[in-house]
Amino acid sequence: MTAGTEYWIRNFVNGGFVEPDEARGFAAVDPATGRVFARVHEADSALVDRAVMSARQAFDGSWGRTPVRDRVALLRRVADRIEARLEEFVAAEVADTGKPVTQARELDVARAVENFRVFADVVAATGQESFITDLPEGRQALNYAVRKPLGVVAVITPWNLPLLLLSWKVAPALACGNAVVVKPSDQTPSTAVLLAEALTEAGLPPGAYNVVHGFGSGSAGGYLTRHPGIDGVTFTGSSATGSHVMSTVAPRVRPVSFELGGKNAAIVFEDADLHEALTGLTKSIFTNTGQVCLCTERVYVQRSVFGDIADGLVGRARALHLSHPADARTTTGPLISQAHRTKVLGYFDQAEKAGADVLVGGGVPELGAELGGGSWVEPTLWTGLTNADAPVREEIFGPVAALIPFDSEEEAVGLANDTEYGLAASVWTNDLRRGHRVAQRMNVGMSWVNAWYLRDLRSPFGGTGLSGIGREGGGSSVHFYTEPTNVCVQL
Ligand code: NAD
Ligand code: 6OD
Repeated sequence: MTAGTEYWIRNFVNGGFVEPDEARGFAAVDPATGRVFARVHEADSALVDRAVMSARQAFDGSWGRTPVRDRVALLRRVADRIEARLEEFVAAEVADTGKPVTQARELDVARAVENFRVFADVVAATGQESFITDLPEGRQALNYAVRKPLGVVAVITPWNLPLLLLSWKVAPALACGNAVVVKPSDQTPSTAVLLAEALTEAGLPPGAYNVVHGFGSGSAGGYLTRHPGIDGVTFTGSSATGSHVMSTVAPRVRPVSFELGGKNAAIVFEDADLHEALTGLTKSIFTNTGQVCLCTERVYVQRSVFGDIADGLVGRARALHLSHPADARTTTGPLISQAHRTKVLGYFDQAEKAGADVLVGGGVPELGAELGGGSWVEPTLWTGLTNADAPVREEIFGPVAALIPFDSEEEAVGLANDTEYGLAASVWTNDLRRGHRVAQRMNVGMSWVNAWYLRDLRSPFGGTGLSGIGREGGGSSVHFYTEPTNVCVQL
């Protein structure tokens, strides 16, 4: 449906799209070109209220009572519907983010399909905890815990992997029997809306999935997290916003799950397969233009191979292809926005002022008139910085890393753990014992050996410190999206 002649990205409440309000439109901008391609209808507090109420009705009515086998069958149909409309999802994700079309197809949308299938399997296979308690005089008690959905869950997501991260939360939440109100990032509203269509096509009852668009505290994000009808909040975004959301939710003591920022380290030992390490590091620094919470921004390299790794990474950074997202050869897209580019370029300046040697990049690329209005930066590598410098301490969220030498395993562990964040780490070594030993000593939620972003969706995902609270994935998601009632029967 349209208002005026523009293309509108609409809110979705109680199973239907909401007619946009001309006065509450904001621009959807293509980050690759800087062009406005649509208008987004910002939900006001009354609309957020309607979304929460309709979720409550769906939860209390049909959806909350739907048997597990029907819920998981529906999830599998959703996966099929996304696959059937794959290119529409890909185009929407590319329009919002400017990311290369191949990445959108092979990572973002493919993972959304997998999220629905895996959580269908996980929830179908979830049993109940039970204990037999021995009592005096030969009697016993049977304890069993019945897991019940939380109710209405607020799902708040960022702009970097919009559909992947939304479906990572929506799939288990729905599979466990919750109804959801989702607030995607204002910068990437499109795929949440397409997902509404896929869910409806798969047979989800009205109200079980609602989308409200807008911004943070004075907008849809704030209205949603403050709403008394919300039974839990699952949030992915920056640590600063996570802290804010936590204080908003605190007065009503609702469960929260937070997947937040990172300042992730890689450690490369001299015994590593250097070719494999270079391939892995290139992915871990530059995938999605460095805008993945798991991306490596600190690379600690044993001194004897420091030159090899630095030279190898510079060569690989120079070989990245920055171009139009629709070009199948493009490896690297723009940053999400001009505001984010200003932040990243600010770190480029700080690094130079702190005495960094810029091995490659450090500025804005010249990509011609078509892409001139986009928010592009050059893939960048520094040496000469230490853990004391802000670009090595603070999350930048761009295609950039600092390379720092070390001499001993103990020193490398100390340097990697010297951070308030605790999301992910990767260790590159051919020494089996060292790989296990160092990976376990990383103070993070996810530690890889000779790999990066290799995922089994049944395993726990999340961070420590500023990187988050709780874990999602497999049984961890089931635990977050349900609450147990323990029944104790004296036998
Ligand atoms: P952000 O914190 O600015 O925004 C995230 C979401 O929260 C958006 O939908 C935004 O509109 C909403 N929001 C903002 N203020 C709010 C408020 N006061 N109340 C309710 N909602 C509010 O993050 P971003 O810039 O969109 O994403 C980048 C950040 O996300 C990076 O720090 C990155 O590391 C982090 N991230 C973490 C993970 C993870 O799994 N740990 C995954 C992806 C991104
Ligand atoms: O792969 C995932 O499940 C996940 N949650 C990835 C998060 C990436 C952060 O940008």
